[in-house]
Amino acid sequence: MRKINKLLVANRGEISLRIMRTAKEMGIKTVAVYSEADRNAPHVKFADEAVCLGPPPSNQSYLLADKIIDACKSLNVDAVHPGYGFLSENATFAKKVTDAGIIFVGPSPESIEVMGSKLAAKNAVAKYGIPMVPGTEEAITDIQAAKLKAEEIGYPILIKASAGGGGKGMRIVKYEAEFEEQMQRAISEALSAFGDGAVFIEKYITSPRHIEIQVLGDVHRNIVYLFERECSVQRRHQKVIEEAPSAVVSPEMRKAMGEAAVQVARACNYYGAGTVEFIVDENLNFYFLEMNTRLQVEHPVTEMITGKDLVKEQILIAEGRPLSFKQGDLIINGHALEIRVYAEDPKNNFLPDIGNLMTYIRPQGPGIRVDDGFEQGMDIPIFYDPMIAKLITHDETREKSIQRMIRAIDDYQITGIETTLGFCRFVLEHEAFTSGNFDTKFVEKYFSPEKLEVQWDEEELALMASLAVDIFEKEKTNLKRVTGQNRNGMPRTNWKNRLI
Ligand code: MV4
Repeated sequence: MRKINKLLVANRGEISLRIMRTAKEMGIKTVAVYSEADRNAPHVKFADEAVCLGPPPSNQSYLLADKIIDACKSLNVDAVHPGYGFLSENATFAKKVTDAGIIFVGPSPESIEVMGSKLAAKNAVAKYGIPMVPGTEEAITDIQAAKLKAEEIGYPILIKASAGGGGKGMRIVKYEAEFEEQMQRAISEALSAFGDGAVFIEKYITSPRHIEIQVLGDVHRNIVYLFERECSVQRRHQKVIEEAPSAVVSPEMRKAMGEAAVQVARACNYYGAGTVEFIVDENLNFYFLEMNTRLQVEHPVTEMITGKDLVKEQILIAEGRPLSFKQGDLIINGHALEIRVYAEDPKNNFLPDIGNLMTYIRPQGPGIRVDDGFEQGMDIPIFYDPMIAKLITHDETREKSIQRMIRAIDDYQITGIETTLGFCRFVLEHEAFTSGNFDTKFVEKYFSPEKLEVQWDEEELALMASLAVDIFEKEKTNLKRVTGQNRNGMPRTNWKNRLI
């Protein structure tokens, strides 16, 4: 056991702040890092100390592993928290930190490495009887052999990059004639994106749901699951809305998925916070896809329903302490939703809309949490992810949580930039979402930019028509009064003066 007294957060924005808040509560001193674009950012002001890493582009600042480790040494830092993105799933960075005698708040470099390769991950969990999509266990190299395998699995199939993420290097193949071309494309895309051309085949699940399980493990081999998060509403592999629990997961299914996730974690001797990702087909069969070895963007929904502070647990685990609770101690309390507020214009193909946050007023009230890294008047830098905030609501039921979210969206005041708030409101009000009957194709199926224009219903149109008549009647009276009468006792009309 080794107490952490000073923590460096190797990240920026909302997640840097979120981590430092917990550290502060635990009596741990905080060190922020920043690029020249973030000199005045809230995460820098919040920290006890801060170190400039370099120019704005992340490969000259937030990705400079050695510079971050040097900062740790010169400021006597005990531990590094990588947040998400940047260096969070970089096994080499985790190893360098550990080799420098600094605690890495996260899993071992070995766990990160295994789970960073989808093929290695599938092989590691194979002997634990975790359900997986039918496919190849090894990288495919021989086209003929691969075609035979595809025939056996049955089309459509999906070619995936082993090193992939975010849908890169993924190709759907509908029939054999397309196979070779799509495989070449997948390989070259994987090579240029990850420097690793290994690809494999899986049966393509047409419209899956994306459901993931949060796990926590300590260095004493205790592992628990903190239930599921439903992340099916996404656009081009970017999550839009996340919730916990999922509207389709029964207690039995939850237990089965939770136990499978714990096995996956066990298979790679996991410790720290991690997420086991599954896809779920229309018959509610679930299949293991991959494991994310970091704290995720959507972790707050799990915190809301379990009452656990995941960052605090990560820090306690990193200190070497045993988990302070058991599986049976965990219960689900209510329902939580998270929407991601991006500086993007949904009416213009979600083009990033960076600029100045002229007005920035957060919604407030019970069951509302805003995790953000901006303040009114700040410019949003162009160099990083355009997510400006996460808006999280919690209430007793899914319906109440949705109502609370809609109210919170309406109370959120942002001017100066376009945001995805209205787009999220559209999703939350859609029948497919409220009924729980949706999958990863939701946005494709139901969204088009016109949906964000104001749509008047019949009642509203009738009201507007009657108001128009009222105004017209009143104007007629005004007309007589203002213009009076002419010499012949007839009303005098001067239409030019009637323009009010
Ligand atoms: C799949 C799939 C269908 N069948 N695998 C996309 C990113 C990566 N994490 C895995 N992904 C998928 N794998 C098989 N065999 C569909 C997807 C997928 C998806 C998964 C989760 C959330 C959103 C998605 C959007 C499109 C495709």
